[in-house]
Amino acid sequence: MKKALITGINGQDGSYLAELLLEKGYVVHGILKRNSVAETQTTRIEHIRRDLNLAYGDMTDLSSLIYVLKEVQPEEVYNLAAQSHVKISFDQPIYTAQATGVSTMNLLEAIRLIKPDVRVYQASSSEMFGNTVDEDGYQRETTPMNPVSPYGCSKVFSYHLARNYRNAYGIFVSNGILFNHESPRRGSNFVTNKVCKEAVRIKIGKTDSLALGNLDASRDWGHARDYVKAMWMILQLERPDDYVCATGVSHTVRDLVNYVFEKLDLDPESHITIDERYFRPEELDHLKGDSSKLKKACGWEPKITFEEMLDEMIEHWLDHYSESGQ
Ligand code: NAP
Ligand code: F7E
Repeated sequence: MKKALITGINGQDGSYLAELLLEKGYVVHGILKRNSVAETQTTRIEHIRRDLNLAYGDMTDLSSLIYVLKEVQPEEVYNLAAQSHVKISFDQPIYTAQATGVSTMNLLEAIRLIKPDVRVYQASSSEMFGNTVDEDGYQRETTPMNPVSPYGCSKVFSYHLARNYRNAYGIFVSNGILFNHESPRRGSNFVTNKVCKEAVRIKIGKTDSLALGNLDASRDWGHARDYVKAMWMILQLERPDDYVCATGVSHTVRDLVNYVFEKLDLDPESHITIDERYFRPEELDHLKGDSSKLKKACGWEPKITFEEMLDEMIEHWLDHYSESGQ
């Protein structure tokens, strides 16, 4: 049985990836970041917790990574841990550089010391492109990177580090350059889940308005369940490389709001307000990814549409409020 180690296992992607790897017969290990409320350390993986092997660790603490790698001796490492919120990266730029950038160096150094024959997946991001778009309107592996946030800058650092360790030391490390992907497990301070949750709260009379930032930004939104499959497929390829993973379809935040409100039979005009707090000091306007390279390498294609994903998220919040009776 193959052993995999997931950093950020209690995150949105970590939880879906853990499910996928268990289904495939892996022994799954994960690194958990400690916080003072023990219950919230495993919220997204509670349902599979007994099948997982969890250890406390922090990406900013090299010794904890060395200890875990030595104990586990995994064949595959999925590096998903990060401070992943773009707006918050402007509020906590130095922590973000540590947790999203230098953390990758900690992990790769630990791997170089302890288990250099491991296969490593690095969670790179479309945020690395910033506002650079190819002439045909897409971003792809060859599109120049001009990040516009501390988060994007930290991910560019990690991306190049992954390539450097691949070329310098022959470590099997691949970058998945993933565009936005969502699910009911998405943090509710990201725009998709915020809109679904708050629209449901408006529908059931718990609130009356929803404050948002830039409605004109467009994103290429896919479903996290599809995207964790790509992560696994990338590590099964013969050689390490870098791959864009996206749906190739882009919607504005306004489109998202209109779809969700219409689905709940609500009029967005009556409820949406614009609040400057949600604008970023520098905005990334447009994302649309071309995944041809990934498709050619392993046949990956997204299966869940934008609309199906939002329907699932709306359903999740309707169930949540009807079950909790809150
Ligand atoms: P997420 O839900 O924010 O999960 C991140 C995980 O990392 C959480 O479990 C978090 O733990 C953990 N973590 C944060 N700082 C840590 C530290 N210092 N030490 C150990 N663990 C730490 O993010 P996601 O959406 O699953 O994304 C997974 C990865 O893909 C991230 O690296 C993200 O930047 C990247 N990515 C995401 C997207 C997307 O659209 N979702 C797109 C491209 C790339 P706590 O919850 O305890 O803080
Ligand atoms: O914002 C706009 C906001 O925070 C999407 C992360 O997973 O994907 C994610 O980063 C858009 C932006 O995601 C609100 O200005 C408007 O244009 O959901 P988001 P993100 O910043 O694109 C990338 C690929 C990652 O790698 C990141 O880890 O929506 N927007 N009003 C808003 N955004 C938020 N959060 N809240 C609002 O009220």
